[in-house]
Amino acid sequence: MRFSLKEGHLTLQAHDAAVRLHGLRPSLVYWVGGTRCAWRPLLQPAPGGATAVDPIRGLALELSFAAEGPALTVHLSLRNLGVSPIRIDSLAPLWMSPQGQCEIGASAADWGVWRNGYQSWTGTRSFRAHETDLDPWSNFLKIGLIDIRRPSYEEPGRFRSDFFAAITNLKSQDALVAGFLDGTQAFAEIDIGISGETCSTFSAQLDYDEIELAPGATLTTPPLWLATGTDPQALLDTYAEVSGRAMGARIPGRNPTGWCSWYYYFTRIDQKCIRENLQDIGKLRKRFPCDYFQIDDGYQSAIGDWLTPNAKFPDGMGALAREIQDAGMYAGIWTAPFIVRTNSRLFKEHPDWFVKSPQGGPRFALWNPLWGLGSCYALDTTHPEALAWLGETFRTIVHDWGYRILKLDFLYAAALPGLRYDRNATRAQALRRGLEEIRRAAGDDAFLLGCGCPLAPAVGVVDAMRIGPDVAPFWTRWLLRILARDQHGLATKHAIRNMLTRSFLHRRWWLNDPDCLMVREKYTQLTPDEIRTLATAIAVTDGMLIVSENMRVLPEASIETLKRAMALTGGRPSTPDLLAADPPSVVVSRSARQTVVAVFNFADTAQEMQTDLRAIGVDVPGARVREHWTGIEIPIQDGTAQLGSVPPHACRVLVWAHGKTN
Ligand code: 9PG
Repeated sequence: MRFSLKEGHLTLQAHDAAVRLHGLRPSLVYWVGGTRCAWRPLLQPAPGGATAVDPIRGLALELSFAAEGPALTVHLSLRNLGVSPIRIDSLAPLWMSPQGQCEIGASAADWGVWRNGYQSWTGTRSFRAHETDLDPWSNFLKIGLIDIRRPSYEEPGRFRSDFFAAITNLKSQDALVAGFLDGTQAFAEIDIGISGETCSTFSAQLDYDEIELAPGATLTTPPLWLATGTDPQALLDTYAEVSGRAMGARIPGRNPTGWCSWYYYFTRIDQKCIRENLQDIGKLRKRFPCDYFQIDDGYQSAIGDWLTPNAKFPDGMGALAREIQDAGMYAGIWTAPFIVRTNSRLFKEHPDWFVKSPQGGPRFALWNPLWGLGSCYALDTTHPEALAWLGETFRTIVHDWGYRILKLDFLYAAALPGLRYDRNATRAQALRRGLEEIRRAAGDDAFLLGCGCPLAPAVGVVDAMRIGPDVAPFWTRWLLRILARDQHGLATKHAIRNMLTRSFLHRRWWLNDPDCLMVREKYTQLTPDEIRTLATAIAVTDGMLIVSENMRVLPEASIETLKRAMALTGGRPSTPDLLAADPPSVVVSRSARQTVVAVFNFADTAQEMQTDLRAIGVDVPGARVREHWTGIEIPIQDGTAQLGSVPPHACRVLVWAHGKTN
């Protein structure tokens, strides 16, 4: 992309695609005393960029542009020249003035927009230009699923994508990806507004949570990256690569395979069932080479009192960690370090360690029916004493007890809006400080898994991240579908959607944790087809494979499902209809060993399906191939796989081993 400046406005234009954004200016929304002001100045040319000064308001800014391969990066710095401090609400390197437009191909009515969600559990998907993005109904659900300071617009064609976004013209294939390269400073979004055939709302902006810019001080935004082309998946891959590198992403050498207690036992764990599963998983290791054994929620005496186990764990957590290690596995444990429940000792002893609501009380973070009546509140991770407590807690868990795998849950709480000890920390910085303290205490060798976590601020601290809502022993539930408006929240279907829509973050920002695999036949409402679809989605996106079962009663056929899923792992995923379909219907996964094509039927009725393999870049030898799960012979005619009638929620998986013909 190139930039040019005319009559105070910027134009960005692509060499390689029909993409043009014009009528752009920067935007600052700020407070002076009790007055809210906006500054969207006309720009003056400057070497490599543009500037603007307002001597009366006492503000100056500089924009600079740099070509980075096929991409363009934009940097903005803002200086307070005045004598009084200002408080920054939002700052946008690019904001589209009312005369501006964003053109991608001929008509915006043909666009598909990939909209990223705020945190691990937020539904992430593509929308057609005329569709409406909706948040869950109740505030109560919103707190745990979206950023309540930046809700959806809930208007047709208006999209707010967290940190980065992709747009494709589905007719012409022209595509744009825009996103920031560093998430440690502030939350950010790409805002898009389409009306009919035109898009005249576009901004890339950061939320500075009203932190102060003192007289004489300068604020420099993280770089904004824009790239164009005709393959949105390739652009998203490159964006994830470049931003991951810029944020110092931690990418472990190989994916762990593991066991987790949650999706069979939920909170009903005790040391006996943990020991039984440890024994059984140990016996199974030739067939399921498990190297990670993780105890989830249910061992602690209270949310917040992590070092005191409850009566179901009389031998203490250190003893279990040693037994797990003696069995040759890494021990893992669940905590929710940034929430504290009213019944905990911590809550009673340290009422001043919490983020405060405007009314002055502690900031509500969650009420979880599984834990009983009392609510949970948000720990203030900018409070030095709270940070010291976090450090102490994790030094004990890792170095005294011996847990090396830390599943850190409900992390969004550290970033809830409210008043903090450090009034000049943004919410993203507050979250980052909490995470960094845990990393410091746990050491470089510990494996940190984020969950319920705003994504970008955690890159470079965590080794793995949950990228979707929880799986569940059911496909969807009508009540949850209505309350969460069929996008967010607990449901196997929604978990699978995010596995597919965020697959390109894997091994670029961290290891993607798709959540656990349930393969049992009893105590589940998932049908055999749904279990295979879950197993396939986890495996072909190369996510971590963590089984969550009572191994003592798991039938042989379920263990076979596990093994068959493992045979599909290890490839690099791509999702050819990511921008065109919700959820995407196809994943292609390529490794040195094999090419796998998985086709999903997310409809609630059986569908006649076929897949044009050549159109998705898979040119295969042979006139037929055996389907991975069913053994059905799939004919291939003129490069198109004829899948026949695919049952509801089922998938079809085609595997070609390299160097062999089928
Ligand atoms: C343990 C679980 C598991 C699971 C996590 C997370 O809103 N809620 O009440 C709510 C409850 C549980 C939950 C998410 C939200 O799941 O994703 O893997 O560790 O906590 O409690």
